[in-house]
Amino acid sequence: MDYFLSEDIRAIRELCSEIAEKHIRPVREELDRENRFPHEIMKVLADSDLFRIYIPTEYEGLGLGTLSLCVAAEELSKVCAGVATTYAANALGAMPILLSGSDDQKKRFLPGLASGSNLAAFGLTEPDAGSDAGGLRTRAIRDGDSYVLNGTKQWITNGGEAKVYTIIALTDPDRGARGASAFIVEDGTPGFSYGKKEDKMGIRASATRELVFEDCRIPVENLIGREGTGFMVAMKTLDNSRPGVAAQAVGIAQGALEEALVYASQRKQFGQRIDSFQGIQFMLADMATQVEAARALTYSVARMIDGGVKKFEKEAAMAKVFASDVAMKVTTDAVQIFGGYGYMKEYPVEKMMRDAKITQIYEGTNQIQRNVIASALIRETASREK
Ligand code: COS
Repeated sequence: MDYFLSEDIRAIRELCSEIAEKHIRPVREELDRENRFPHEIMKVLADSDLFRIYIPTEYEGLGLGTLSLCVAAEELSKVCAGVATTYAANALGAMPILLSGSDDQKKRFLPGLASGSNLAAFGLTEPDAGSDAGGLRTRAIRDGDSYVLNGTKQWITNGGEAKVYTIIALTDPDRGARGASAFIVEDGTPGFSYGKKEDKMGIRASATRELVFEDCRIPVENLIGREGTGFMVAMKTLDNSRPGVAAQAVGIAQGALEEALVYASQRKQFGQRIDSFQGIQFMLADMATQVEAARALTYSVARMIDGGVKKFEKEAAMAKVFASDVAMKVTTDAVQIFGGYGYMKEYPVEKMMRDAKITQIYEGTNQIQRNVIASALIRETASREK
């Protein structure tokens, strides 16, 4: 389907595809097996200016917006979603600064993220605050010209690898979510350390670690926005980043579909190619249709954001829930088409199925996405009836 992408975005797609074929495909199985962070691939992406694409031009970016990031994430995910997660989580980490940071904070932190010399990470989740993001316990107490942070963040993508962390912590615990604030914490700040690296089912090339704050003192200049706006910053960050997860899911699903098509054209049973059987043909047709629908929804939301629409939480959640459910279904069907071979690690589709699962969980489970969609529908209906 032709999405009439701009010349710049088509060039990004081609560049990502070339990098994925040349630098990622040959090592993806090894990265997955060894749970290894792809430093060398991040360097290639940085040298190719791909960390600049979504950052505004005033801060040494290319200002190409959400759609460019979605297309890049999709293209990398076709080949390895673990590498794509590492890349895209950088935008998630940068998002609170992009959306709510001061000009000074943008000048201090965005150029380093644009060049790729620094990676970013977003710290919201805690051991007891997952879907219930308002149930945070990490504290930030003002002390003169500093805030002192104490608490633990869990499952933080790029944890231990990033230099810049955007952290949500409570400045006024009596006010719950309304007492949360957003901060920037730099790697190497005394009192900030990392817990164990997680051993995950999928996206194993990405690093996921705990962040530990023990009397970690940061300057007041590192408060993003005003005290008490941290939960809103987090929610807006997620609204903006969920289309990227949707794009990642589209990429995983497209990758699995392409593998299944090639395999079905080569595998013979009962003396015929298996793609001559209607049972397989119908599966392939449904897979392709679902992937295209997920892509259309994802690009539409990205275009809404780039077009300046202010409220898109419902549509962002719709893209994320739909595309990730498609990724799970399509990768499962790809494994089915490969049959016994699909279940073996020698073939790429079992990794794709493992990688797809996280897209239904992170940046808000799909149950939370449905809550967001339903709340918006009910609110919209109530305001129409007034
Ligand atoms: N944009 C701006 N403001 C928002 C918002 C959004 N998308 N969503 C909620 N808010 C505001 C609300 O308007 C409300 O403001 P007021 O205090 O002024 O009324 C405030 O935030 C609290 O909202 P709400 O009462 O809806 O919060 P809940 O605690 O019920 O939580 C959900 C809402 C479940 C949607 C939220 O906790 C969530 O998104 N959870 C999932 C978290 C997640 O995605 N985690 C993944 C890990 S991070 S990678």
